[in-house]
Amino acid sequence: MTKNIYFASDFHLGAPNYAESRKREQRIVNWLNFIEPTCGELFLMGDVFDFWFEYGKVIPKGFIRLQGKLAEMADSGIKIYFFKGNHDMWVNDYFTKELGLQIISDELVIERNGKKFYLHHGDGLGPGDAKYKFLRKVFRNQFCQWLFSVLPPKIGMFIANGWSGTSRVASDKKEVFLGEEHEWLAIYAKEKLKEAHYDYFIFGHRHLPLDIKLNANSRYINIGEWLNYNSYGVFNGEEIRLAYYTPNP
Ligand SMILES: [Mn+2]
Repeated sequence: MTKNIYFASDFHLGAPNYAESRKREQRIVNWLNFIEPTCGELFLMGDVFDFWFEYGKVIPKGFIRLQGKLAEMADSGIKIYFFKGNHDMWVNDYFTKELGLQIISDELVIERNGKKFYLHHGDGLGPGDAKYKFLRKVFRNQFCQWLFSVLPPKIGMFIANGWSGTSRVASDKKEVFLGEEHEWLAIYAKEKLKEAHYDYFIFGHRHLPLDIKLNANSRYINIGEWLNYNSYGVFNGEEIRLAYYTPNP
């Protein structure tokens, strides 16, 4: 491995309003410019958008600088993966066709330089959250997606904006660490370790950067979010670490 692998998620572009989102988008593009020379692969691990829906040949307005930057990176040979998050699981083929991204629907297990990674946005895993687990089935159901798609975009986007207005990002509440035994993604990872060995579990969704030792050889890294932390994961071939992007003042 001559280049690094980068992991980031939960940009929630579009939230909480246009101006804030545009500033964040610029920060993300600046970060992409910063990592590009050392980036071999980029994993965008969900909730890049606070809401995304594709209507046949129609896509939501905005986010064009990020899309342009990702297209440029992909064209230059950087492999980019786009995980479906709970806010943007309705991606269809636009990002693949237009930007060359690979869409990942659920978990992805990869091996790089002898290290095994378990990657997932993190939604719907671990104990609890029965309400969301049910909703996730509805949201991911083909027929329900078709029903939503035949609504005029004006109505569909109105519903979506109302719903995304109730999300954690809109409420501006900072997440707090629950303690290792209560962190549900750590619980999930420990269960997975009973089946097989993984060196690293990498999740987003939690909106809190975490680096938890699960056993002598395994760690759970949560890559945080970009409203408060500008956090990301970087793997240099030997080890993974959490890092924080500090934009130039
Ligand atoms: Mn999120």
